Amino acid sequence: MSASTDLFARAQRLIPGGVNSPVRAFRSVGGAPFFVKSAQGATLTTADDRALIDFVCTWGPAIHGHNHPVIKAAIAAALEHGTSFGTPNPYEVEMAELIVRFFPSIHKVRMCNSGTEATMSAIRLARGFTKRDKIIKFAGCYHGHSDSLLIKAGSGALTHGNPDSAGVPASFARETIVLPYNDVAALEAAFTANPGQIASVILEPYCGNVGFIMPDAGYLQAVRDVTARHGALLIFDEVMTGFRLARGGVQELEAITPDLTTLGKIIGGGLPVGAFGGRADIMDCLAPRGPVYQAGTLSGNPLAMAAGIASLRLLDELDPYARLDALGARLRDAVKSAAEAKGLPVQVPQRGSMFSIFFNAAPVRDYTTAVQSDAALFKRFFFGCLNDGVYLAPSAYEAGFLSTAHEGSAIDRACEVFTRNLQKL
Ligand code: KE4
Repeated sequence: MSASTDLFARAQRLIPGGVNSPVRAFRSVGGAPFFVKSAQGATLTTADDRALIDFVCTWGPAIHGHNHPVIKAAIAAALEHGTSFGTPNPYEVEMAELIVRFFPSIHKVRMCNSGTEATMSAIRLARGFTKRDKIIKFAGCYHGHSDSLLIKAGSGALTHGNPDSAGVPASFARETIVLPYNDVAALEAAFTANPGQIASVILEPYCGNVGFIMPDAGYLQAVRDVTARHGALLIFDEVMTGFRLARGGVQELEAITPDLTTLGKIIGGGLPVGAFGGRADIMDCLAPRGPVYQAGTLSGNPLAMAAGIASLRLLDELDPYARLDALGARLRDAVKSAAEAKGLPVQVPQRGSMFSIFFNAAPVRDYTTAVQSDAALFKRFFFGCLNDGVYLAPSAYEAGFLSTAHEGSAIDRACEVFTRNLQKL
């Protein structure tokens, strides 16, 4: 029996589904997950000592590759002084100053421990600030697993959603409206149907949880205009895209100013983290200064802050975004040319270090078109690449991530593997 098989058998006895986060269970592609015992640069090493070139990058944080020496040293130095104080600490102040410097829309910021906490808190803050209860999200956008956001489109798309998970009360779902992404008319209609009731619109400005989907030209500005006109707060969920696509995230690329922004992943350098921030008049509604409560035992944890500060400082020093975009374009072109040679319809949306491979003849611009992709073909491609030592996200509906560690032999090898496995389909 392989080490991963043995570990998975043990894990399934004690951990639901054998995993601590569902997407890791390989349910979307089938088979059993491998276990990883170490990671370095662009490579994961499994419990069976297999080396895999990693295009998941722990779902986004590892923009410098795994176990970067500068981040490792920062954690070690912080560790000398303790792991958690439960009091304000200097690291939190430096992290706040870095975030505010890179995100001009963020005048004040609150640290927490996950992207879920960040979006859950931002929604509560928007409701407290506007004194309105309804929120709008978009099909295909994922914002973590808080009750108000585990909602799928309801029958009355302009009225309310339905729970997307057991355990979410219908009363919660009634306050969330789910609309199609890239559809301005649907957004306008929802505000018309719910005058004065919508506290906030939350979206991934570039979607990374339904595969990688970018907005139509002008869409984000239209969302900004509609929310401003109706007095609803615009929340950019940049947990995945913040510091990933630019130091200032998508809002820097698209020159859009949201009212609130949520962050995570990269700002923790691989340790547990989340953050939300925005206009000072909104953020000052948070306890202890204002009436909206939000808290966390390990919020601003010194080790996570030290790791995140090192990661952000590296991004500031290296400014690797052009290099990452060149890597992404190389991968995109290799996949597209191999698929064309084979007569395989593929879409390969890519911007910077994020990409997706959809087996689909039509451009993928929203949830509906994404799920029309050939998931069976993706599974065959996924396992072909895995068998050749390249690990893509174990789902046809996740984004792929590159790091600066992918430069050189890793990207060369990956392009060969992608090409060979497209030819075999
Ligand atoms: P966490 O609670 O998992 O730290 O963050 C939730 C979240 C919020 N917003 C966006 C845009 C996100 O992408 C995420 C989490 N992303 C998934 C990847 N699809 C995390 C992987 C997982 O669930 O294990």
